[in-house]
Parts: sequence; structure tokens; C-alpha cells
Amino acid sequence: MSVSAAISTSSMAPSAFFFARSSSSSSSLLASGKLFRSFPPPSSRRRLSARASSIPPLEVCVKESVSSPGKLGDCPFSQRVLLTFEEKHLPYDMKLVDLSNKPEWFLKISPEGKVPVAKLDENWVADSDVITQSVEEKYPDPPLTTPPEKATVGSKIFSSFIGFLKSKDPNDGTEQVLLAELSSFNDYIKENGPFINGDMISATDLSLAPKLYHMEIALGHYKNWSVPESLPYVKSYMKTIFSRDSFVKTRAAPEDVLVGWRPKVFA
Ligand SMILES: N[C@@H](CCC(=O)N[C@@H](CS)C(=O)NCC(=O)O)C(=O)O
Repeated sequence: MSVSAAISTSSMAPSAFFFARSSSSSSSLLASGKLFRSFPPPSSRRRLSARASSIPPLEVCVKESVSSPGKLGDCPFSQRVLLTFEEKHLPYDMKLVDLSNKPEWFLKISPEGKVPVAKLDENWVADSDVITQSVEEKYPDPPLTTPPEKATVGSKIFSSFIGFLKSKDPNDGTEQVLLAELSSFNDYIKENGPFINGDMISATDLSLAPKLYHMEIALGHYKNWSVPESLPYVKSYMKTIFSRDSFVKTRAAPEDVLVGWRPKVFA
């Protein structure tokens, strides 16, 4: 059994296996310097190294893959938190949780049985909104705060996507609702992009991008649908964020995304 698989099925308290980490996890890559071969440039490389060695890895419980146990699964809220750690160059230590068979230690720290949960200042904190806000306060550099007036941009896309995905009637208007949300996002990015807060990626992008990733995979498969060519700014926004190093390192496998949404499609 791999170390990660052992972690995900263990009944030990997380602190008991604090050092038993997957060799491919971000913090060990940071520690070994493997991430620095070609990127980022040398100046920030030094800063990153110093930071990685001075901050102990943040513990975070995330969903385990269903198709490949021992790997990261398909929770967009977990990815949002991991993206925040990556963009802030914070080392972290993932605990993979099998949500179909939740271990006792996990239910103790997450009574609602939900991921993500992160340990901040010795307290386990639930909910990606709360976690990312607390991380921003504790580690403000680089800043990821989205100005309040821009923080709701794109916020209805996820629920519109789910409405369309679940719909059994092609004429019930759910596709049009999604298209209207995407269209207004397209106009916004055209005017204000490339990111929601302009030139720099920020917290709202990190919340929205995993949801757009799920939308692309799930609607592509279950509805043979894709973002129309008439919305080029949405398409380029997705392409830009999906190809970012932080996103590639934290994204779910497409097969997990499909398995994850299947019950909603066939409910
Ligand atoms: N509002 C929460 C939502 C978290 C959530 O719904 N997580 C899902 C996985 S993506 C979960 O843990 N569900 C419990 C389960 O599947 O048993 C957040 O932003 O963190």
C-alpha cells in the first residue's frame, strides 16, 4: 500500500502521520527543489525556497480519487484551497479522504464529513471560503484578495451548470440560463480581463476555475456540449487558468469528475 493510500484509510489521528507523506506531494517537491528546474525565474526561486523551508507544511484534508486511490480526487472546493496554497507558494501536506468510507479521525475534525478541512493555528477549519480567507490573513503575500465589488463575478455559473447538467428536458431553458451567465462573464472579462481583477489572478478566479473545469468535462461528456465559439473570452480565460502550473498540479482526473457528477445526471 502506498503511503498516501495508508494515510487515506488510516484510523490514526492526522498528527500521528504528519511526516508520513507522499513523495510526490507539493511540499516534498518544494523541499527537494524539483519544482524549480525551469520556473519560476531565479530571483523568486530564492524567495520561494526560503519560504518553503521556513513554513511547516499546512495540513489539509481533501477528497481522494475514486478511480485511482492514493491520488487527489474531484472536489472543486478542495482544489480551490490547494490552488490558494500553490499561488501563495505555501508548502502543504494533503490527507486524502475516501468520502465513501470516512475514517473516524476525519469525522472528529470535520463533523459534517466534508472536505476541504485545513489546520490553521492548531485548529481544523472547514469550508473553502473560511479557509482561503484565513490563509489570506495569515499569509498576505502575494495578495490574492478580490475587491468586494468584483467578488461575485461569475458566481452564478456553477449553479447554472448544475441545473443544465441535471435537466432531462432540452426545452426547459436551463441551457439558456447557463449561456446567459457565461455571456455576461464573457463581456466582463473582455472589458476587465484577463482575470477577474485585471492583470493579476485573485481569489475569485481560484474559486471559479475548478467549477469551470468540472463544467467543461461533465457537460462535454453527458450533454455533448461545449462553450460556444461566440464566447471567446470565456474560452481563453479557461485555457489560461487551466494551463497554469498551480492548476495542472491540483486538478482532478477527468474520469473522477465524470464519476462524481454521474448520480446528478441519472437521478
Ligand atoms: N461549502 C463547502 C462545500 C464543501 C463540499 O461540499 N465538499 C464535498 C466534496 S466536493 C463533500 O465533502 N461532501 C461530503 C460527501 O460527499 O460525503 C466548501 O466550500 O468547502
